[in-house]
Amino acid sequence: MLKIAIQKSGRLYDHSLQLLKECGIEINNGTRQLRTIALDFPVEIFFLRDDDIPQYVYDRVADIGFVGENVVQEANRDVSVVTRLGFGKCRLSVAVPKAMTYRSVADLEGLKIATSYTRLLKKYLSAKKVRAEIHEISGSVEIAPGIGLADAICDLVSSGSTLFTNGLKEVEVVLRSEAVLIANRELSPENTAILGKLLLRIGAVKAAKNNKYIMLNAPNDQLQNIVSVLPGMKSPTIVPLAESGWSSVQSVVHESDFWNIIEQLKSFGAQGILVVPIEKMII
Ligand code: PRT
Ligand code: ZN
Repeated sequence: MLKIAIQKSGRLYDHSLQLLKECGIEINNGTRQLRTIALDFPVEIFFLRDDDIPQYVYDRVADIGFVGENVVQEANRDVSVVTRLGFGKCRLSVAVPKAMTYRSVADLEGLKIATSYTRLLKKYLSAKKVRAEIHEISGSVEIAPGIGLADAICDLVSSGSTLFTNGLKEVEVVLRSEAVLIANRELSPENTAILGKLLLRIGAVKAAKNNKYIMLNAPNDQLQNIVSVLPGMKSPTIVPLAESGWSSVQSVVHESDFWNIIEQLKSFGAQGILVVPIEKMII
């Protein structure tokens, strides 16, 4: 039985459960217990505060955990980061009052910076050879400059609207973070095998999200051009249409190149382009 720690409530909770579900792991957490056993996969889920997850995985209370990389790096426990999970994206940034003139990181010299991420901030500043006073606070960091508690802050940012409404501007990115899967370094052979199966499923879910299945009709005299812009898992599938001179082409396209590829396909005379989400993709 592999023990998985996830956040019990908060920003990562829904995404963590959703990922498990997409991996075919159904859990019944209606009553919000501390732990629960999955119905159809040999895992037990523990619901914890995110800050405690690295320690629990290190101590082997849980074998693996889903948690923000920011939390893992700040906690500094010797666990292995096995894979990135593609949700909970944010950055840990330094922000200063909007009115402050800011040219470079050297402008932080001598300032008082409020943060809950003292370890990461210390490391960043010392790498940049800047000496500043770090003031540890645990919540509502963004109000610290406004109430005269600090000159600057270092906190998580996603849309930037919290900084904006507090009259702050982002000036340095200390860390780019997302949820990661961490594991204890000494899993039993049985749990290593279960983790292997889980990773195959997570990989399939992530790949499916990043790719689309595309079908189109192509004039045969343009097939070579059309195929040249379509990657496919091996190469595109081409099937002749009932109407002579035309073929149906099917392929898989990565989200990042998607619009670029569609424009090229249209310029080569592709018609009836259908784009379909992929549910799972096993490579
Ligand atoms: O109770 P528990 O300790 O488990 O939860 P928590 O309150 O410590 O964490 P929670 O649920 O707020 O966040 C969990 C994880 O989500 C973090 O460790 C990050 O890895 C990730 N994450 C992603 C974020 C954000 N985006 C985020 N925007 N965590 C916090 N924020 C906060 C930020 O601190 C600031 O207050 O949102 C505000 C800024 O958001 P924007 O959109 O206004 O920029
Ligand atoms: Zn927390």
